[in-house]
Amino acid sequence: MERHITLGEFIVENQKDFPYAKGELSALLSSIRLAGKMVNQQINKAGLAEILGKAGKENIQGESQAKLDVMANDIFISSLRKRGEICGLASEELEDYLVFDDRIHKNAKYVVLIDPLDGSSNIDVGITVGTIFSIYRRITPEGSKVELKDYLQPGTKQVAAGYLIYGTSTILVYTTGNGVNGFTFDPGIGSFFLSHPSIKFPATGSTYSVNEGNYVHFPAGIKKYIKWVQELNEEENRPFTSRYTGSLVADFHRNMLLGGIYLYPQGTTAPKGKLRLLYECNPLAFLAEQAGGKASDGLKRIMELQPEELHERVPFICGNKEMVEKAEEFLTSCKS
Ligand code: P6P
Repeated sequence: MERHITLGEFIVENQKDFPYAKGELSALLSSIRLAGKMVNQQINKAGLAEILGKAGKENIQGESQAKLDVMANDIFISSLRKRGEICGLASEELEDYLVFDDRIHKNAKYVVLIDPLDGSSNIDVGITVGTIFSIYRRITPEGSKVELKDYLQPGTKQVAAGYLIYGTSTILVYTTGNGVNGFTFDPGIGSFFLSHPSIKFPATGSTYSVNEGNYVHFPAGIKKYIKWVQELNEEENRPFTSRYTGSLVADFHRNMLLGGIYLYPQGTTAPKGKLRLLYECNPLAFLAEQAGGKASDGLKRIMELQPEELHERVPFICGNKEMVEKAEEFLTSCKS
């Protein structure tokens, strides 16, 4: 039986997808693959080892850090740094960006932004979590020290983005701007195999993912959209199904494969929403668009937003193109 191609073989076969890169981007993806295997191993042990629960530290978000958050952050930083392809890294878990300015790294071309373990509060209750990453070419000249402007680039400048989902299986999904492909980890062999080639959103979707507990805080347009999806309309396949796991990567992955929309709108308690533009919304927006979907803040294309701060939050509506456009329609009609 013909086996599936491995991630490593796929990267080599698609080397042409990394413009101007002489293997650096390939090496970067390989280090993400390695770190993903290591985090996966720790997560699978979490139920048994002492790494359950909180590390006692707080991250930049003021959230108590689960020990696996800290461990995942360390694993990705050390794995990415060892390959010498990046001159710096920014992480949800770190207040400031890292500068790698030794002889090898300061000549590197790329920076990485990462949410090392999104949804980590779900770990202790056995719910799927994920890693989200975004890769840019630096703006500052090679050989100089990386600066904040290297990280504050609009999502349209991403050279690659993806996520690892640690669920019933561990899957690495990424894009370099030439479509979206998913690779499932086979722990028995220790390799990722191409399992989801050329992922595209289905033509239509009928699942919506939103924390309805925040309904009272939502803008009028989102409230109307939620009431609309719950109305009976058999022709339009409504009411839609509600699926919200509290884990962005899990909801995004399911919606991209089966059709659906994820919403984390702004609200009175979260004036700009909760999700982070640079290492949550932009990478998922890149994937969504490459898979034929759409990602906006309700008014503007996520990937065209000009970041002002490393950890800035934005409202996030992402999924099937026509579902996102319907939500935008309700928001716009309530604006006027
Ligand atoms: P809420 C996890 O903290 C996260 O960043 C996403 O993974 C998830 O979709 C969202 O926040 C859940 O937030 O406010 O609904 O609990």
